Amino acid sequence: MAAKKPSPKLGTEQAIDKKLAPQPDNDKTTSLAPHTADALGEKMTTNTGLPINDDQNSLKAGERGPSLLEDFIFREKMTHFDHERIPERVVHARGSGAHGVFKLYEPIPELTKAGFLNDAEIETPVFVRFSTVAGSRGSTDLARDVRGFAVRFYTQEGNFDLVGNNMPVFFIQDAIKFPDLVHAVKPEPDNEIPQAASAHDTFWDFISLTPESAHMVMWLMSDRAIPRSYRMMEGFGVHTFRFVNAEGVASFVKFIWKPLLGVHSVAWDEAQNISGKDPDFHRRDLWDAIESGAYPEYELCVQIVPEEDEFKYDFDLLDATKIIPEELVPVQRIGKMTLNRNPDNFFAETEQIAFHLGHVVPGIDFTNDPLLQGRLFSYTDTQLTRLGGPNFQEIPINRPVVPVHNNQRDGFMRQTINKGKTSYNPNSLSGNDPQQVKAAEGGFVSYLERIEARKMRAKSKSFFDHFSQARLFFNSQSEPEKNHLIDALTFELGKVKTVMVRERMLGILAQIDKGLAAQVAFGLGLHIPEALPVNQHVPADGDPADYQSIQVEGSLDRSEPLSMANTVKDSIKSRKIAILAADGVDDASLTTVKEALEAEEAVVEIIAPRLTITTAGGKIIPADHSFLTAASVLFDAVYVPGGTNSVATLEAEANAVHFLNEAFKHCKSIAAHADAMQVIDATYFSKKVQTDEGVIVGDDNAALADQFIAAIKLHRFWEREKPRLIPA
Ligand code: HDD
Repeated sequence: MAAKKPSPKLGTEQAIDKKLAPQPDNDKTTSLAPHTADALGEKMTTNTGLPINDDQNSLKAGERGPSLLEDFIFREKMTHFDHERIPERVVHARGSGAHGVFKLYEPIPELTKAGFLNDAEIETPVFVRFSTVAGSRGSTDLARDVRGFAVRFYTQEGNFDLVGNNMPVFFIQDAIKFPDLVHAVKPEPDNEIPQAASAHDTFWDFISLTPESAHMVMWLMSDRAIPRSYRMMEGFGVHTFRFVNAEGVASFVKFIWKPLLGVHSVAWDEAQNISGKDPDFHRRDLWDAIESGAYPEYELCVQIVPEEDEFKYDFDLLDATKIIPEELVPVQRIGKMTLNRNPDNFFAETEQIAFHLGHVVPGIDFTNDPLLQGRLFSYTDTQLTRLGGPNFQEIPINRPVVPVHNNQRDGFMRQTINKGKTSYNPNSLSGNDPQQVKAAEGGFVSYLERIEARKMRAKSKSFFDHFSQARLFFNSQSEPEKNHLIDALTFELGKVKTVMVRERMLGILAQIDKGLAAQVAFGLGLHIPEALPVNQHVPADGDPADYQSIQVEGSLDRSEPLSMANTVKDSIKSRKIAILAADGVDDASLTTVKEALEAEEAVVEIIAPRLTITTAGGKIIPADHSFLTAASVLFDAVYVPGGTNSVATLEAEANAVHFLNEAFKHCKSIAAHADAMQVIDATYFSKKVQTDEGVIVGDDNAALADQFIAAIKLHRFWEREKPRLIPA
């Protein structure tokens, strides 16, 4: 495989200084190559290939004269520019993509006949797009929101899209409610406020009238909604899908992605600050990680339920507001995805990729989940407007790596030049080509599910338990996670202006957990209403009594994997560590810790009053940022080395002290050389240094580095939040 030439992709600060990692080609990226254009060393031309002599001046009647309509060069350039925007995605407008590969661990023929899940030798190219849901294309990455986790596998049997989220459940059970949900969460229609936020009246009005959303709301108010990185979040296919093996035997399957770096979040106050300091935080993090060779990795896991166990559980497998707890059906890790290449062009690849749940391969099929069924319509439909017509599958990023032949023809922007006279089937003039494919030779055959039913608009009673898994989620959280959830609900409902909506929501929360509802009610200065709000999702001729939530005694009280406290915490790879320094910094104190962190593959950046520092030893070294361009919220941890002059400067530098206070407030690891104690003493938290294990002070550089690394691995010291003493 040819390594990608380190291109001048110097869009980010990190890439300028750091060595660019190889970004390997795969079948898909090779297939994109003929569509790429590189203008380096080339002449400028019009779209018809005419060399352009003057791109600076339009054609005029005289030097000061009016412009002439004749100027075809101006007109071509301006017309293209005038039309270069397309509609953003109606949801998930804000996103970032990456290329990569998927490698299977062991074939699973007993479960599925899908080719890419039966050959552990091949690497299947993938393209992934991560996104937020509610905000516009230019909105902040750090909104409290669900994250999209859409993966396309370019398999030898065609494209398979796993269009998931970083949360395993959804707000609604039936796709017909999707436009209502999205209208409620999007900015309000009269004033288009607020952008990329669910903390407003229309969202909570809808949610408080939609008890089936209770479980998803727990996830949305948890720290899962503010990930530290796209590289540190799980992905879920959400629905129960179907695997079908070569014998035609089917089983139910849930798909889950588990990130090798663990699942981590930021603090809500931090998220809000990042939104100002670097709204591209997640996009930049993904790009920089791939450029530097810290390739994001995720294991693909499946939970399998044999067909005969369809009704074994106290929830319905077809209900997208339910998980299958891992304690009931363990996850099997079946392969690994590695994202190892950034796109060449955001618009051509990340913007134009058109995912669709209906892109399946033989061996993977659907179930009757009514949310899934509705999605099968929406995804292709939406591309017709977004990408301008039915030929979007011909856009390079959307083409499969296998040939496409059928009798679909024409339409706006058709690229393929189909030869021959026939574009219909059956035909005799072309020998009936292209030929249909027998199932035994790979032709897709829908699963032969038996269905005997009356046509009706209705919902199964098995979908009416709205609260027990919401409660399971809440019970499974650690103490700090529960506090964050309560704070998030208090924040969001505090932003709601209509008191009736707040109260109705308290009624829902009380069904989940009385203590949770009481704490949120306290924060809002309200009382919990006596009665559960009446479910408004009742058809005109329906009886409300038939639509009430029911309480099912769940078989589990807690599920360990639901808490991020139980995630992997064994690495500081790609974590961003700030070193605060100034002229006169002690050389050994700076370099020993810096090198130890870099040996663990952390990204270390020096922040100083100016962009160069002269060390105590007389070395002149560049700083990565000044205090003007850096902020603690953009880092995972901070270190203050010794050196008399440096320490004196930092102690008097309000931005340095603020940096440390804020890092402390957000529960991050802080290390300081004993000689830098003055700087720590200038902070609000100095009196706590003795007791907080996330604040490390020492005079042995190597030992200090070791302790610091061990602390950063733990991600955060959330217990620190309790006293709420830091005003940063
Ligand atoms: Fe959706 C985009 C995930 C329910 C209709 N959805 C979209 C994307 C993701 C999801 C990740 C962005 C894909 C990309 O990066 O281009 N959506 C989900 C999940 C759902 C879900 C996990 C619940 C399990 N979606 C859902 C429903 C409907 C839609 C019920 C409508 C019936 N979704 C769309 C859409 C979008 C979309 C309107 C907008 C842009 C696009 O499809 O390509 O068709």
